[in-house]
Amino acid sequence: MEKGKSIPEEKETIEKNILSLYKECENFISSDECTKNLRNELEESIPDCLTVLRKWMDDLENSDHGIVIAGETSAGKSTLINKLFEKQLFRGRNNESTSTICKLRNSKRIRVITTDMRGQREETDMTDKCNLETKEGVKMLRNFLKDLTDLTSSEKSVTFNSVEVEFPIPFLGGNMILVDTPGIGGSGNVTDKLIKYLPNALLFIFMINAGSAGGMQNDRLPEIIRAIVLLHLENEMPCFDPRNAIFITNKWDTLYSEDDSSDEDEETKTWNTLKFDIKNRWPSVRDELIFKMNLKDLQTP
Ligand SMILES: Nc1nc2c(ncn2[C@@H]2O[C@H](COP(=O)(O)OP(=O)(O)OP(=O)(O)O)[C@@H](O)[C@H]2O)c(=O)[nH]1
Ligand SMILES: [Mg+2]
Repeated sequence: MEKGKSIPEEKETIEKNILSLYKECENFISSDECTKNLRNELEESIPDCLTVLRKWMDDLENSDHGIVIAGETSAGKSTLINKLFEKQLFRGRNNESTSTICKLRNSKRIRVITTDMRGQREETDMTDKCNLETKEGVKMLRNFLKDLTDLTSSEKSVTFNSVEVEFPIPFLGGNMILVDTPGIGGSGNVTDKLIKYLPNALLFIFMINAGSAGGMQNDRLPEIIRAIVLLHLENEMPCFDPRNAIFITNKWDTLYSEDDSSDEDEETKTWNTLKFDIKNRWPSVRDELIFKMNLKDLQTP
């Protein structure tokens, strides 16, 4: 590390250097100095290289580097976020609930920022009245968020394009944000919001309800996977590596019935079918990134 510089400052300097390197490459490729032969060779190794370069620059400058949690309605996406933060930020509901893209970002202050469909932003700073170390503080934020993100509490929530929630989240460094998304297969324009957000994603966590008959067959997840594969092929997500996808199969407890002696067979069969389906639809998936969970059983303090 350079003497006298903090890690964020150091990171900023590195980003600036990479950005100016990209810009130099862009200028060179666009100039007469770049011969036709060289340009052809470049095109062969990186098709449409100027566009790709521009996307890399956009990604570096873009403040949104999202870890996106996606999946069918009620698969347990918001529950996963609650567990990760060890805070009940979102209410668990059996019905389609999350209505909008919800971005969680690390910040010293506690703030909620809404952006409506016309791009109008509204910010509420709760730092002075909300202590997230206490149950009351978490409840205050949860109730505030309920009206902005939860379809079951307020119809107004669908009018937002996104809701950003900022509070101290030490494990989210740099520009990384965690993104809760509306369930696929929910009300029409809710899925559109997710599709529009996809190019900002760097990593995906796909949630699958193991308890729903047929698992991934009946799940709407394949729809979103197709959209991602397409965007990736079109170079719309050059900074996303398909090997960085995590699959969480959830709600295994709902698979069992008390008097069914073939439970274990059923579970093994479902697990094998789900893994087969996942590998089929996402060939670059790594075995160690397919998980089996009962999020509801994990205690939230
Ligand atoms: N039985 C059981 N229920 C669970 C489990 N995980 C989550 N749930 C419940 O499933 C319901 C839906 O969970 P959510 O986390 O709201 O699901 P979601 O994917 O965010 O749903 P949308 O926001 O509508 O897309 C809630 O009532 C949760 O408490 C689990 O492992 N087992
Ligand atoms: Mg949700």
